[in-house]
Amino acid sequence: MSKLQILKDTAASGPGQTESGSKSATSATSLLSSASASPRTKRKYKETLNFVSFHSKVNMRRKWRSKKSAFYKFVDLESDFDSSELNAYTGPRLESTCVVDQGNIDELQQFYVKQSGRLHRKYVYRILILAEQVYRTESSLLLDVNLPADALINICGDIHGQLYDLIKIFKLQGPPSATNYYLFNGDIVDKGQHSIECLLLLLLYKLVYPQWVFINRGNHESALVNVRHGFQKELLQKYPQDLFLFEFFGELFKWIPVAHLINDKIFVIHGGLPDQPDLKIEDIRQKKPPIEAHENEMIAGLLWSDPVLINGISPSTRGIGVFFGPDVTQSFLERNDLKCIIRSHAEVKSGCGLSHANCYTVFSAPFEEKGIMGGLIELRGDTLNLQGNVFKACGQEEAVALLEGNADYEGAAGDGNFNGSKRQVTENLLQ
Ligand SMILES: [Mn+2]
Repeated sequence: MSKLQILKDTAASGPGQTESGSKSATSATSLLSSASASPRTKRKYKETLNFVSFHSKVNMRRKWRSKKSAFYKFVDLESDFDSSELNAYTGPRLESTCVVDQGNIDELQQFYVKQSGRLHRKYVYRILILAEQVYRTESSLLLDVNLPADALINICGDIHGQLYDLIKIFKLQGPPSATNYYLFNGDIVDKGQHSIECLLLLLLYKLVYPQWVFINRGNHESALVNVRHGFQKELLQKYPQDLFLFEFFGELFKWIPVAHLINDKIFVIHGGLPDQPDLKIEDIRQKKPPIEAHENEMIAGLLWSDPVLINGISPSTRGIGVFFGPDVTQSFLERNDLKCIIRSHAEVKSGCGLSHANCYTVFSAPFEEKGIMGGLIELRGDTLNLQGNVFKACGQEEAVALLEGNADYEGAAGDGNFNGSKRQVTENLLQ
C-alpha cells in the first residue's frame, strides 16, 4: 500500500483513528522535510495533506511548533474544514473577511434561541482564535476598568450555561454602550445545558465591545473542573467529531483575567480572598497569564474562597480556597484603600446580597424550583453606589419573545416592571 493510500484510508476512517493517522501523517511530514525528496515528491505529499483528517493535521502542526504557541497556529480555518459539509450548513457564518459586529451577535442569538442551532465548528474555532488573540495581549491577571461618571456597569454573577437567562440579562439591562458596561464575574460554563452557547456569545460580545464588556474567570473556567461538571460532556455531545475543542477552551481559560478593579475602588473577583494576610492589589497585578487556578494558592483563593460571618480564616468545605471573615475583608480593604468586594460563586435566594460587611455576592443563574432568583448589581460611575436587581428564571419561550421584541415583554422593560419578572431591589438589600 502506498503512503498516499494509507493517508487516504486514515482520512476516511475519521477521528476514531487519530493515533494511526498521526503516525502516517508524521511519515509524510518527514518525507516532506527531507532534503533528498524531489520537488515532485514534495508536491505529491503536500497534496496528500488535503486527505489527512483534521485531527492528524492539528497533531502534525503541534509536533512542528512549540507547545507554547497560540492554539490558532495549529488550526487552518481556510483549509481544515470539509467544504461539502460547510456548503450544506445553513446557520450563521463568521468568515475570516468579516469583522465581528452586533449583527453577528444578533444572528447567533436568534439561531441559538429560536432554532436551538449548532454553530459550525469552523466558526467556533474562529471565535476562539479571535478571543485568544485578545486575551494573549493582556499582561496581567488583574484588569482596571475606568468607569466614566455618566456610565454604569452591570456586574453579573454565575451564568452556568443558562442561555435564556443570559439573553434576558441583556434585554433587561440594554446593549453594551459607552454608558452601559458589563462585567461577567465567572462561572459561565458547567452545570447548565448551554455552556458553549453562553461562552461563545459572551466572547463575541467581548470582541465586539472590548472597552465596555469584561469577563472574569470563575473556578469553572478550568478544564480540570469541566471534566466533572458538564462542559466537557456537552462539547462531546454537540461536537462529537472534534477532540481538540475542549483542549482549546481549556487553553483559553488560562488567559482570562481573574480580577477586575473598577475606578481603583471596587474589587471584583469570582470567589473571595485567599489566605494571605498582607495581600496587596499589586501582588495580583504582577501575576501574568497563562496560569491555572490550582497551580497558585493566591489565584486558587481568589477563585474558590467564600465569605463567612466568623472572623479570621478557616478551612473551606470545598477543599480548595478558604472561608474568610469580615475582619479579613476589612483589613484587605483598608490596606488597599478600597470601598468593597463584589464576588459570586454561591447561590443567593434574592439574586444578590450582602455576605458580610462590604462584601457582596451576586449570582445570575436563577433556579425556580429552589426559589433562587437571578441577580445583578448595577454600579454607578459617579457615586460608586450599588443597586441590586433581580429577575425570574427565563425559559426558551420567553427568550424567543424577548428576541422578537414582543410588546408584552419589551413594553414593560423601560419602567422597571418587566412583565412582573423584574423588580428593583431597594438599596437596603445591599447594605
Ligand atoms: Mn464558582
